[in-house]
Amino acid sequence: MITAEDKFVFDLQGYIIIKNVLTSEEIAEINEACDRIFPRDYSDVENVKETGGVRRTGQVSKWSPACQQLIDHPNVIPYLKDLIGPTFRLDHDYCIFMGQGGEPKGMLHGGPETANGCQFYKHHNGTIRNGLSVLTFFFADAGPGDGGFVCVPGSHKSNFLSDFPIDVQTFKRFEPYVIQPVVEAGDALLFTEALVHGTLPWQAEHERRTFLYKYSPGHISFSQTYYHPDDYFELTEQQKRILSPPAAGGRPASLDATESVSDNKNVLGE
Ligand SMILES: O=C(O)CCC(=O)C(=O)O
Repeated sequence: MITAEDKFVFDLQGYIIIKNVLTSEEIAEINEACDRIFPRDYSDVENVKETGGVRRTGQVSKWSPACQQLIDHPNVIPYLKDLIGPTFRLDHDYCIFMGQGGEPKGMLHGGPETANGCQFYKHHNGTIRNGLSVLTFFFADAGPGDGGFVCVPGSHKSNFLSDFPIDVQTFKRFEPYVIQPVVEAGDALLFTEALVHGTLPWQAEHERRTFLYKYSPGHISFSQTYYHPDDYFELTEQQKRILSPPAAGGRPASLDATESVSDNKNVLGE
């Protein structure tokens, strides 16, 4: 269960920081997999020129058992169930690693009712529901001014998205309503893609290390491709349900302990 304060904070901001999700052992295990499978070499000038100091690659969830465990980590599943819904599914996942000075290409993006309707924020009778939502796991601190993930708190409920100035969206002008949440290694941050967000250049000496696991309600897919169970290390039945392709009719609840959602219940699963 998430707390009433968690719901208040998520509704207010469009994101929530979940503290101390991972132990130092889990962080070390995942960092070891990152070094082995996706090694960095920022001293190699050609490599940095090519990547711009920003390295991304997909399907990190299959890198190791510890990475696989993040699919349904017990410290985050109550947030996924209560904020996305009982049939939540993993839509796609990738990492973002950045060296000092790493320059991302994108601009601020997202917003309510975008991406053909798959990015949304709704609430009804005290129940919150989101479309595509991002669970970012941090394997290195992001201190004040370090850069990386930034967002416009509250913009998931904006009624004036088309008036959002392009120079702020493209980071040519900085306004205090764009903020960089401060997090520590082991924390996770859950945000709805209905929130306006983006990436600032990375300023810290240490590498930015994040995994982004993106979840959707069970009947929605943002990604054009789906997961293959054979790519993983003996998935549990629960993980198989979370990785399964989208469907509405008859889709079972994602979590083992949750009662199935029948087609006759309302869309919030109530
Ligand atoms: O974590 C970040 O740097 C931002 C990720 C992002 O832009 C996204 O999830 O769409």
